[in-house]
Amino acid sequence: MRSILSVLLGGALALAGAGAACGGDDAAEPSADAASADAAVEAGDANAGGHDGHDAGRVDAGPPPIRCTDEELAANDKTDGGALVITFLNAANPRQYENRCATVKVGASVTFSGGFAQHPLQAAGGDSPNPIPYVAEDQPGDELVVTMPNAGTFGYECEFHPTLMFGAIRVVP
Ligand SMILES: [Cu+2]
Repeated sequence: MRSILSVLLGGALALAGAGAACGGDDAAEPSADAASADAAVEAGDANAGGHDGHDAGRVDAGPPPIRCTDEELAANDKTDGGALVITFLNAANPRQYENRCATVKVGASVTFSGGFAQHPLQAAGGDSPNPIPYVAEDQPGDELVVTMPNAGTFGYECEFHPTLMFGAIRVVP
């Protein structure tokens, strides 16, 4: 029960943070997330009024930008089919994802491994649709496998620690 409450609270805080970000630089703000993509889109639309003019080209929904450089994405090259496993802590304290920036081929399976109740995973910017789901409950074996069906660059972050835990996956044909 506690974890459910904390997830709900986290969601409310994230929405509040996204509202505060409107009109300013939203690079470090938590994105407006909710349990469903529809809700996230609605929240983003509600915030979009203040910066429609200079946000063209960014996915609408108020997400922060992808915080991996092209060099970082290219440096961790898994396009040869090597497994990409992105790890994070089970414990509550935040620590940056390992293997947080990487490049894979279309169709690759990416494994996120860690405690999702303590560090809910959510999409964060990049191309749309972002195949990285919102997952706030611990997974069997602490592993979630996400298949990347389309080319693009897809950001993700921890809902609770978005300024400390973030990354992106570039998917190439
Ligand atoms: Cu976290």
